[in-house]
Amino acid sequence: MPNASSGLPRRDFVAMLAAAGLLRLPRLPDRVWRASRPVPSPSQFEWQRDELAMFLHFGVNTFTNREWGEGKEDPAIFAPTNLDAGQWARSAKAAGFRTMILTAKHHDGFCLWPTATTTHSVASSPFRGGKGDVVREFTDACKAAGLKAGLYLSPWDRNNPAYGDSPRYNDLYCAQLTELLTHYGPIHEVWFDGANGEGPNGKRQVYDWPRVWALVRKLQPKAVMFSDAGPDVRWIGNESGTAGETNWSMVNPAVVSAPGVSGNAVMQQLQHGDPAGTVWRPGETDVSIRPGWFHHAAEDARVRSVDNLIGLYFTSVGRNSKLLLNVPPTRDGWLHHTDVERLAGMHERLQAMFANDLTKGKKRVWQRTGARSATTEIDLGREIPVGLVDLGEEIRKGQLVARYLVEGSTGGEWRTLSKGTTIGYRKLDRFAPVAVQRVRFTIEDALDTPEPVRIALYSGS
Ligand code: FUL
Repeated sequence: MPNASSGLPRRDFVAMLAAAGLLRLPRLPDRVWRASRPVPSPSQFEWQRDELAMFLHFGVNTFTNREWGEGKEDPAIFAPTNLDAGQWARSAKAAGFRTMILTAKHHDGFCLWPTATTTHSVASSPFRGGKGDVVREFTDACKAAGLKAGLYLSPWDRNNPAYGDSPRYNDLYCAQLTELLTHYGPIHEVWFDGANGEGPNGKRQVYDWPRVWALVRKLQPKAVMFSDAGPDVRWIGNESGTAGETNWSMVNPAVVSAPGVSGNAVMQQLQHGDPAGTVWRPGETDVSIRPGWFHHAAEDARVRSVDNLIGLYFTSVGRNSKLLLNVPPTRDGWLHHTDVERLAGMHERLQAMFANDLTKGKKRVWQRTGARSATTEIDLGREIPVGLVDLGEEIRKGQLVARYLVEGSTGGEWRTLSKGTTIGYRKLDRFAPVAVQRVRFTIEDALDTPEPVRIALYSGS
């Protein structure tokens, strides 16, 4: 909102006065600004704090050995011999994951629950004699393990004859969503994929996103909705496990108006968000533990290593995002033992890495150094090797930090340990360990009056 007297945005105007010494500022009038600053809803906050979710791609592709089914698959091929959703949930829980998201329907249109909307479902398969319901077993297993459940329902449907007849398919899609969101208890995340592989002569479906989003809000008001365009959680813009080094949780909703839109501006917005964004829409980083999203026996020796998984944690959770790691069940209906071992290894490594906060019990006093800058120093009491900085903003008040610096000293000169731009929910910086006794953290620039930042230090191994 421009200030009438200066034409500057209000916060710039106040900062300018402050810099000129014209304003005494023990307390800036930040209530005015806070009223319009985007902040997370309680569901978005919880979603982010959970940090780790597991994605499970399972369906006819598991049996055809493909990534994208054509929609012509015979339901008779869906025959997991020993499906145990309890094993999925126990593995996820033991590895520190807090949510699981299942592909209830992928692009091939095959439904993992006995829907009334089509016969192309588990009801036409040999699974549990045609009486099975994978979504039910999945949600029951989540409940039993204390995990949140999420569902993926592909908008693109290569099987359903209504697809491309827009109003008819939109009705069908909403009917499928209604079944999923009313028969299985609380659903915490609904995942809307943006993929559509129809060629130039393919079917053209015009989705009714406002209707779909309103339906989810009505049926599961606490669920977050994921898509390129949110509305609650945005895609991070790639499937390689990398959030932007600069990553704001705010976006300009006009740039990514609907799932599936493309272009450079869209990708920039997904990767980095927008400091001037008017809507809180944090990024989710989805990536697979294997080359493919579905299980292929030929990839059993190509499961990501523990080191690689730790790297993913740093480039997602450690960059103000959430990690949605895909671990696909096999034809048996189990998670493969290699994948389970790697998950356990990742958990163990993370536990060890963050076990001993070197700043624990150490005093820190924040000093404002300007309208948008502040600094604090921590005395570790003795020289200790530091190789990992863990920072976090109180995002319930919004995301503010735009540039920061971390320095260390043994009494003489200060040397840079790490520096960066955004922090948000969590920012992790790893570097070759340096022995230091004092650490200085400086917010060099922020969107507004900075709030104290959570700081923890670790040895990094
Ligand atoms: C993509 C899909 O096409 C992939 O098959 C997978 O489901 C991935 C998570 O999203 O858009």
